[in-house]
Order: sequence, then C-alpha cells, then structure tokens
Amino acid sequence: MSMFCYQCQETARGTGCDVRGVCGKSEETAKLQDLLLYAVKGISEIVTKKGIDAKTLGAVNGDVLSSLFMTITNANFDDNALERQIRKMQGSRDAILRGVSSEGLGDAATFKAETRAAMLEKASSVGVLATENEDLRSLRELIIYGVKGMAAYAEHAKNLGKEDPEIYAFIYKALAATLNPDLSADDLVALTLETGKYGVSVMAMLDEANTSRFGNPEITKVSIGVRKNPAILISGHDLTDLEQLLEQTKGSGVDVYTHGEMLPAHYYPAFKKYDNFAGNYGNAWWKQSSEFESFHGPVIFTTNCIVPPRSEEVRSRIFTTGSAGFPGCKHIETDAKGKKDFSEVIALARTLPAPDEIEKGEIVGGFAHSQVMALADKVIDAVKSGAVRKFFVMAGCDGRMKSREYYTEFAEKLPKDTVILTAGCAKYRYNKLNLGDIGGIPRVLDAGQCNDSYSLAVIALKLKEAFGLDDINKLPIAYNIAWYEQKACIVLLALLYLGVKNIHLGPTLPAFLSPNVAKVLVDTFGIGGIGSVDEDIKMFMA
Ligand code: SF4
Ligand code: SF3
Repeated sequence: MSMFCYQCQETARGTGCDVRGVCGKSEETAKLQDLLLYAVKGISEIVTKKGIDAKTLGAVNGDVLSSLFMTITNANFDDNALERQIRKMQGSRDAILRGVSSEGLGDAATFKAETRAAMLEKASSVGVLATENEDLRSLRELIIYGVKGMAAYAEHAKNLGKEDPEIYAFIYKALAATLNPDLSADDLVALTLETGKYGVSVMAMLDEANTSRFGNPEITKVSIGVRKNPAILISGHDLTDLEQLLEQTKGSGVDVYTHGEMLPAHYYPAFKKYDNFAGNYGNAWWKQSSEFESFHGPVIFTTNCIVPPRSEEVRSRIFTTGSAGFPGCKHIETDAKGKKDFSEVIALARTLPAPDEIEKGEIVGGFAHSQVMALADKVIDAVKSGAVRKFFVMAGCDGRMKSREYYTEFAEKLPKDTVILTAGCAKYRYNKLNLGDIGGIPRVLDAGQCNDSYSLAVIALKLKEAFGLDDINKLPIAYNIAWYEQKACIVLLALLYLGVKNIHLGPTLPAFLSPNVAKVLVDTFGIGGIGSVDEDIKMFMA
C-alpha cells in the first residue's frame, strides 16, 4: 500500500484510497499532506506539554490553520507548496523548541526531514495507519477531521480580522491528544464532543466576522444567466478574496461571477454595490470541468473544491490563492497586510471571450438567521396553523456519486407542507427545482455556505425559545445531511454538541467510523444513514 486516506465520502470502495485518491490526489501529495499534519501535531505536542500560551505564538497560529486547511479534500494538490509548508512548520516548531526543554517530547516534535526524499520516507510511517487499534484510529481521525474543518473556518474569520486564542489552544490540545498513547477510547469520545463545542465557537466567530464586515444576508434573487462582457469566475469560500477582486475589477469592464460555494456572497448587502458582480455561473464543485470550459475566462480558487483540470487550456486560466493550490496554476500571494494583487487575472480576462450561457433565470437565497428571524412571526404562525408541518435541514456538501440523486428525489417528493433549510453546496441538488412556497415562505431556504450552517443551529435554537420548548429535539425539524469533506465533520460535531439527535448522514456513513465508534454515535445520538427516498420520507414524517 503506497498511501492511505479515508477522510472524505468518496474514498475508494468506501474503505480508503490506497493507490491514488479518487479526488485526484497522488501518492506523493497524500504523503506530503500526512507529514504536514504530523509537523503540526508536533507543534501541538510542544505547546500542550510545555504549557505554552497560544497568544504568545504570533504568526505560528495562522500558519497552523493554513497547514490544516491545505490538507482538506480538494484544497491543495501542489507538492511544492506542501513541501515549503512542511519546511516552514518544522522551522516554527524548532524555534519554539529552542525556548523549552525537549524532555518528554515525542518524534513529531523533533523529527527532521529537509529534502523531498526524506519527507516522503518519513511520511510513510506517520499516516493514518500508524494507529493500529481500529477504534482509537477512528476516534483520532474523527477529531482530526473536525479540527481541520475548524481550522478552515478559523482561517476565514482570521482573514476578516477575528481570532480567538481559545480556539487555537483547543486545536493544539486536540492534535496533541491524537499522539497520546495513554488516552482511552472514552477519553477520545469526550474530546470528540469537546471538538463540537469549539466547532460552535468557531462558526459563531466566523458568522460575526462575516456579518460585521458585510452586513446580514438578506433575501436576494441571483441571476444564473450571463452578460456579454469578459469575466472572472471566483470559487471556494473566502469572502475577503471576493471583496478584493470586486474592488480591483470595479469599472474595468470585466464582470465577476460566483461559482459553487461562493454563490451566497450575493446575499450580503456589502457586495450589492458592485455593478460588475454579475451572478452565479454553474453548479456544485464536481461539475466544474465542463463549466470552466464554457466559461472561457479566468477562474480563481480561494479554497476547495478543486477538481484536477482535464485540459491544459483550462489549467492555464486557473489561479489559486490562500490555502488552495494546484501544480501549474499561478498562486496569488498575500502581502503582509493581507492584500492580493489580481491584476494578472484581470488582464487575462480582457483577452478572453465572454462566458457561454448554460442556464437562464434566477435563484433565491439569503435566509441566514437574521433574515429568518425577521420573518419569525410568519414562520411561527405557519407552524402553529399547520401550514408548515416540518422543516428539513438538508445542509452539507454535494459530490459526484450517482447515489446523491437521492437528495434531488427526496426534495421533490417531500410533502408540500414541508420546508427545506439548507447551507453548503448540497443545495445544488434541489435549489433550481422551483419547489414553490408556503404562504410566501419559499420551500427551500438557503442560509449560505457550509460555513453558514451555524445559522441553521441559531434558527433552531430561536424557534425552540419561541415555542417555549425545553429540548431542541421537540421542534418539528428533521436532519437529513449530505457530507463530503472535513468541514462537514465539524458541522456535525457542532450539532451533536448542541444536543441535536437523530441526524441522518448520507449518501454513505464515513469510512473512518469503525463499527464500535459508529455504534457509540448511533446509541448516544441516534445517528443514522439513508435508505430509499420513499421509506425515509415516511420515517421522517412519522
Ligand atoms: Fe481519497 Fe477522499 Fe482522501 Fe481524496 S480526500 S485521497 S478521495 S479519501
Ligand atoms: Fe462543498 Fe467542497 Fe463541502 Fe462548503 S465546495 S460544502 S464540498
């Protein structure tokens, strides 16, 4: 076996990618990501064992977030960038080590791998399978994937100037724990729940960072057609990148379209002032290969999900920034003040044709917590009168597996007196179906990106208060969540921490859950998978 990764839903055979990633990740990339994670675990061990205050670590905290983000599914495929980051993190680790004694520290805190060859060799012994016990491995990886998701959200918040030393301290504690042979399965279960607690904190921080800078999302119609100007497509989740791009393209004659998870940017008041902010082009991440061909203009990836481009022509107009990366694609660096220079992208756009039309019309979104609460009276009346019988949280990720057609069919077949609450790219399975409305309340309420899943929790908590209930599970809300990558793991752990029970996860349960760990989740939280659409609807409506 040359590599091993089972962190996403599309993992090979539902067990693990061991030759090459289904995502396109090569053995070498997988190994460099394993070693980068190991270096970050080493830093975490030093910080935790030596009682170092995260506040004193300066830029290291942000570099740890980026390192973790670089290992999330479909974020970074660039071996040179991964190698540089491993070197950087070893350097930071050694600088921290100089101030403390190395007594009691393990290999992660002290290993040296300077060359690519040395890195690959070292990586072979520090990956997922280094933990032999299946249950401990499962819990360690569940915590690590939750922490990766947490790091992604913390990085977005940091880009907006918001940081929380307690979140950094927790990341160090959790990663150090995954190296600790003395921790039992029970200890790790407790840490998994604590990961959910910090998941809630990080999502609240990001929500505050986004809304204080860009305003509260509001009901918005977004065009899915095209204009006649040359254009740039921006994908991924980072709103500060979008803000800078809109500022730099203002008055340039170049339009900006969102793609995938950037769609919800249209819901923020701050971006409505840009005349060249043209609309959304395309669908969820996995359809990008054909959509980028017909778009014609440059594409900027601010984060995941990148699909390896199939033609040289498309690759030549893909740019990455932040934690994203792909070999052969130009990476736009951030200067010391967080500024990025998109002039090369804009210049390239001017030389290329306008996008081909692939769809027409509009979609509606912007139902984050503040907007839904502005409609609270209407929503509460609709529930009390029986006009709305049930809400379905169908947040999460989309993916390329055929089995995800379940979610389109599920949305179509849901009784007409139900409302879907969504967030994340899962929405593309049903946000263009025209499912109608109930007394003016649309049947699909899109709160935003996966990053905005927090909004769905806030809505549930506020409804619980409004209905005077003592338990969030007494609300008429069912959870049928689609997952793919590790940000979905932190969202799931956050919901569990908030006490939400009976969440159904699909299209398959994570390969990284061992039978025993899956049993704990089933017994304690009622977690379930999915079955057939008709039977599931019957079960949820009962
Ligand atoms: Fe396989 Fe998913 Fe890992 Fe890619 S991220 S190597 S598809 S498990
Ligand atoms: Fe999608 Fe990658 Fe997760 Fe942000 S863009 S939800 S999969």
